[in-house]
Amino acid sequence: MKILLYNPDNGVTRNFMPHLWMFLLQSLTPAEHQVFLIDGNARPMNEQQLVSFIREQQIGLVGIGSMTRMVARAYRMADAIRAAGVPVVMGGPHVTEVPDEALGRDGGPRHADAVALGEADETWPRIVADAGRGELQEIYQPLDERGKERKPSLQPYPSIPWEKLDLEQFNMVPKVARPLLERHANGWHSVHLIPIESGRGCPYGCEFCTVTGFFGDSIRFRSNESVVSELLRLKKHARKNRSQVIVFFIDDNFAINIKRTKSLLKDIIDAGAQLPWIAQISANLLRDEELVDLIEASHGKWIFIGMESIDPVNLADVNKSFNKPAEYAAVLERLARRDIYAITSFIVGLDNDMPGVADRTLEQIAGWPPGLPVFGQLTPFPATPLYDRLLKAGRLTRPKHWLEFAPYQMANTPLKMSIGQTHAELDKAWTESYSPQRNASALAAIADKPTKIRVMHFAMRMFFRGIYFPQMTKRAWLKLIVDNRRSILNLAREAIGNWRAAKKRVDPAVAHSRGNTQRA
Ligand code: B12
Ligand code: SF4
Repeated sequence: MKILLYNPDNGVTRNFMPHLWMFLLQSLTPAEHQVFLIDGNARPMNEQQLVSFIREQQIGLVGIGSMTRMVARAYRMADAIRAAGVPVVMGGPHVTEVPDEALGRDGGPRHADAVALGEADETWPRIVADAGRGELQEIYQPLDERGKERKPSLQPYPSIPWEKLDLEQFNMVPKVARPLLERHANGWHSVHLIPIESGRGCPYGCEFCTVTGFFGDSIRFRSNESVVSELLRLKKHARKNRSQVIVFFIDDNFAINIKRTKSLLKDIIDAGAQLPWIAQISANLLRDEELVDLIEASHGKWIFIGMESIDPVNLADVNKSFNKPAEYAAVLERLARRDIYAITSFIVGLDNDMPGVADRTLEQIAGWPPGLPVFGQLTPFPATPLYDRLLKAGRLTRPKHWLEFAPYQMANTPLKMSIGQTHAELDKAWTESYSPQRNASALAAIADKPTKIRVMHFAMRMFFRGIYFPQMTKRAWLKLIVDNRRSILNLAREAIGNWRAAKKRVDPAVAHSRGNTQRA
């Protein structure tokens, strides 16, 4: 059977990072089947184009995965595929949280023939076998003998053959810049961000988050050897292709078990498996100096920290009191001393937020080492304690917000400001954080760092700005370049100066070696 795994595009970023679920399920598919992958972010398609592809390739089963924010698009695609007579199975966080919607059991239209609830590592081969026999069931769920939900072990973990896959569609470097970088920046014409998971589960249970409900509060890890061998294969692949691979450890809290994280990082270092990496780690776990030393030595570069708010009352409201705003600055300085920077994430519209929250947050951020702040509105994802609380309080203005998805629009009434005021705060936070002035002052704050680090910092700022201000056209990029021309020129001047200085230092040696050759 030919199987297509499809991930709908998010309408914001193009070819950012492959979605792990597709590659994982591909690796778990019995070898007699052929699997095609289409990620709409890298290969945008409308319903007709997708159906034509499915007909041409004679696909017999389509699997669609989606987060809540893309689910309306996923349903539209699924409807078109089913209308063409091909069965659709849907999986991922959203259908797990509201399975009746996809199956049309809530009074709405049906979008999927079957749904895979929860982690599908064990159920996927069964789904494929049933579909092959034409006996697809409606619901698949990993259950133990007593009918209780079972979380799959990550030992053993399938080997994802990244090195054999066509990843060029996920090259993050804009096409226009590739030829120049190929000539002058060794390997930087091709940059891939590769998702690797080292464990699943988070016990913290923050009120707004789906992770504890979905993956459970007991944490499961892959073996260190399995992670190290994946890194070594990626490293070899990058070297062979003269490209850059950056790893995103997508664990929800990469240091949730500090002892185990330290042992993994030590094994990575001992095996020489270091690649630049990014991970999500909560601020409370970054108090440990030894851990941060190991992060540096294993080439950790950016840490995503869910700060959520600088207000302890807000943090208590969402069950995240383990975050201590008073220590944010110290944590970020501890990282910055080792040239590790943070992506700091904030929620706007929490119950104790009032007009002025953006200014108050920006003021704090300005006192920290430069990083990449990101802001989102409080979002009640289905099946979270937050959703239930707001529903009970009659505060959901759009209870099925995902069916009429609108980026950065509240779906509930905040407590101490209006929806309009919340949107204005969010807009202010993004606009000021990525203004040309803020970009220049971020560079000035790390003026003593090597040019390479500053260029990387600046490039990341340009990309992160695009999360809120979509940069999907050449025109948008051009405007960004013009607006930030001062910073770009300064960095270019600095880089050319370094290059000339390095050339001068190298030239006498080159002349000397040529001389030797001539004499020989
Ligand atoms: C990596 C990641 C991202 C990446 C992007 C995705 C990518 N390219 O990988 C980045 C960092 C950009 C990102 C951004 C966001 N993310 Co995110 N992200 C994750 C994260 C940490 C890992 C995803 C992952 O690969 N997991 C590992 C795989 C193996 O698990 P999985 O995807 O669930 O797949 C398993 C099952 O679900 C199932 N399955 C999945 N799909 C399918 C399909 C079929 C057919 C079948 C059979 C089975 C199946 O099988 C898989 C194996 O068991 C998850 C949290 C998490 N731990 O999953 C959040 C998560 C998915 N993100 C979330 C959110 C909310 C966001 C943002 C909206 C945050 C924000 N406020 O801006 C943005 C939106 C991005 C956008 N514009 O699209 C939520 C989604 C909740 C929901 N109900 O939709 C999650 C669950 C985290 C959370 N805190 O609740 N994210
Ligand atoms: S610590 Fe992060 S992953 Fe864990 S429940 Fe809180 S927000 Fe979710």
